[in-house]
Amino acid sequence: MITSLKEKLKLYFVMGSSNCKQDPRYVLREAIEGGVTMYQFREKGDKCITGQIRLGLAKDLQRICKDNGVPFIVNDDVDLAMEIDADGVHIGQEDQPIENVRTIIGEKILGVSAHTMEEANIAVQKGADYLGVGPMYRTTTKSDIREVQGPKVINQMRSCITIPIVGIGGIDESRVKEVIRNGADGVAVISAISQSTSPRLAARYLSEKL
Ligand code: TZP
Ligand code: MG
Repeated sequence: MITSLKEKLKLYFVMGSSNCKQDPRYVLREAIEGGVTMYQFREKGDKCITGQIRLGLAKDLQRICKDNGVPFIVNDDVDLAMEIDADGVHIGQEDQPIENVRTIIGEKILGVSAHTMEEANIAVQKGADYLGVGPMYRTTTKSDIREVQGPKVINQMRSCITIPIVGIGGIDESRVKEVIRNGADGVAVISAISQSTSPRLAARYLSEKL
């Protein structure tokens, strides 16, 4: 069965080692068991790992994704994505220009973070395959975040954006429905799964709301 990108974006798990209470390999396996449909390797921040250890972790997590038919996306690091032949890349507004990344990665999936209508339209024009929009709600997981947008910004974007959109930021089980009601195709979460003592159950409860 060929699943569309929109379907794969339903429950998008974003995670690096510093987001986890347990081994990230275990967390990802559990999360996939619970219903995660796409994964983003986001190894950044103060406590992130680097060099060969980071590369080794990326490969291990990519293997887990492959074994389960879950797309493996790399945050920011286009070189890493190309080196390990990831399924795609996710970039923010402060990263390399969208069109450059598209040229480098060819047909791979390209996700772009957008906070406003203008950023969303430009991202689409320049070749984004999907948009990550947020922060939907207050979150402490990412420090350099923009102002809380609320799910309504997705509703506004829906008037002209037809590519898939996921909401991100402070989303837990109780907020999934509101994000989807406002036009998102899926939700992207870090802590709701990575910080749970049972990533499997956390993912299952989220996916039951979708
Ligand atoms: N981009 C906007 S908010 C955010 C990112 C990466 C953090 C999301 O983490 P959480 O724990 O799901 O709020
Ligand atoms: Mg970035």
